[in-house]
Amino acid sequence: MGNSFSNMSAFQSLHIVMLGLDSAGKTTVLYRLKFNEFVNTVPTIGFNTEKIKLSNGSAKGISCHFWDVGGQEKLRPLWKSYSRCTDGIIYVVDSVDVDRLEEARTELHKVTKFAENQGTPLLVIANKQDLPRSLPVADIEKQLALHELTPTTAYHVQPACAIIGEGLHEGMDKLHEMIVKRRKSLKQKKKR
Ligand SMILES: Nc1nc2c(ncn2[C@@H]2O[C@H](COP(=O)(O)OP(=O)(O)OP(=O)(O)O)[C@@H](O)[C@H]2O)c(=O)[nH]1
Ligand SMILES: [Mg+2]
Repeated sequence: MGNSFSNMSAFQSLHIVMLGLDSAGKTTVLYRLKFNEFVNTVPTIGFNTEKIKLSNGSAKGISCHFWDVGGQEKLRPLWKSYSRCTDGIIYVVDSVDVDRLEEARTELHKVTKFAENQGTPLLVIANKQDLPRSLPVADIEKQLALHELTPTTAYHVQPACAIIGEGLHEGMDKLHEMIVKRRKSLKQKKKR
């Protein structure tokens, strides 16, 4: 039957974890992608999970199994087990919450340093770009010190507004591209 890398259905079903501080907009992103409409959320105590077939962009038709884990401080110890060996990590940031960007950076770097997450592609969603004082992506990238991540971590920073869905499909396209590239290079390494 071949291994998982040569199996097309395994190739097309992606396991994605969504992390980020509380109130960053993770659950809003999840339901925007699932229902293509705004869903009012409450703080996540635990996690939400949804299987979603992407409906737009170059990753259209790709099935993803999303895990959206609560971002409150008491829930962050859960992030380690939920992010283990996923195909991709989405890290949602509130672009207006400047006071907590340092905290967001510390938590993100912790996650990318776990042994099981080495090389897992990272999509940073710079969310709430609709708000007047939102920081531009270049500043978010700098404040999160993304250039200090391990060189094996491919990443992309996507400006977005989860309320109307702007930027989400572009972000998923980039994440999908990074995942495909990583799978190809892992497959080549295996052959050698
Ligand atoms: N203006 C604006 N508000 C947003 C956006 N995305 C989410 N929100 C709001 O931000 C608040 C928090 O959103 P959630 O999706 O519940 O945040 P979360 O990251 O899931 O939070 P936890 O579950 O506590 O970890 C809600 O009031 C959302 O409506 C956005 O792009 N723009
Ligand atoms: Mg939530």
